[in-house]
Amino acid sequence: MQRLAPALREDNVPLDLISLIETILAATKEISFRVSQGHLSDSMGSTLDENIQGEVQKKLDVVANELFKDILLESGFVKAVSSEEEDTSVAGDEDGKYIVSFDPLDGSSNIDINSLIGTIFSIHQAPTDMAASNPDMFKQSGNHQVCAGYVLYGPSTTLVMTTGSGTHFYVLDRTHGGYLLVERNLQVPEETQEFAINMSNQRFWQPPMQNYISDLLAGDTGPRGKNFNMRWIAAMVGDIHRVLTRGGIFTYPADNRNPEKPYKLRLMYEANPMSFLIEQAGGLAMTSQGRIMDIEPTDIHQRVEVIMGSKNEVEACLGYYK
Ligand code: FBP
Repeated sequence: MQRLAPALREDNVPLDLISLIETILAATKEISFRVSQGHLSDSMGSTLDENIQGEVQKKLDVVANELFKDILLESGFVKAVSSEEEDTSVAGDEDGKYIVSFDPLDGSSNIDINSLIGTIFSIHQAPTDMAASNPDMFKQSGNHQVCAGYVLYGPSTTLVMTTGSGTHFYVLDRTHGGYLLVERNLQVPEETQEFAINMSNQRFWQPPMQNYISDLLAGDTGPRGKNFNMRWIAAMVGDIHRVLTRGGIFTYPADNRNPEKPYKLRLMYEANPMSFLIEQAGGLAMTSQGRIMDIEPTDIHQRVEVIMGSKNEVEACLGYYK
């Protein structure tokens, strides 16, 4: 099996971007080890602090965030970072060629129950006409990502990544400590009979999503004429990995639980990187209004509606919004 660097060179990835990717992955190996230690380490449970999202931070959230921030900012490749756990962007090297947005530990509610969690990252070119301390550098749409990926800390530690030449799947080989390429050019099946949504929010959804889901639940007795199965891992990395592996539709729709905050998932370090991976694997990644990666960001922590996965099923869902 091919090692990471030669696999990336085959996709003509610039050497400094390969070095930045290897820097990011070095931090994920450390996190993978800490996650595997579980309750043997003192990293389980919550801190007393809240992040800018108003969420109580898990100890491992903070550990992972510090690890990533330190290794990226001292790398020399990074002009600034933005993280789910940081109020605003953090300046790095004024001459750094890239900026990195990341969710150090996605699926935080799964940490203490030994369930699936992961790290999500998105890399853009750093504007040369802005100072490293200027958060406006991150106001670039998902179309301008040069790399996106996630690492899933599960029974095996897996990496799924794209640099714009397809979506590729790697596994961390603990014998030599490196990621090995196990499959190039993942393809999301166009058809599916599997959906992922947090059903407990059903009464808060907009009518189009209510109707779409009730027709799925009606199965072969309803207008869709076939039965659908439901899955919800409560960690986007886990649900999207299943979609990339065997198809499906994943959605976190708008809801009116809190009119101030109709959306849950964050554009810069959740929706955009996952959209790049899904589209590079032949799937669709949309809101009910258009492509996620066409959205011009206004804030590094902005939230968006997410409907992504198997092409024909996403189109079927969007049909309910017409
Ligand atoms: P964080 O854990 O990074 O805050 O991410 C949000 C998230 O956990 C997603 O990974 C997941 O898809 C969703 O929230 C789960 O939401 P819910 O708590 O409604 O099931």
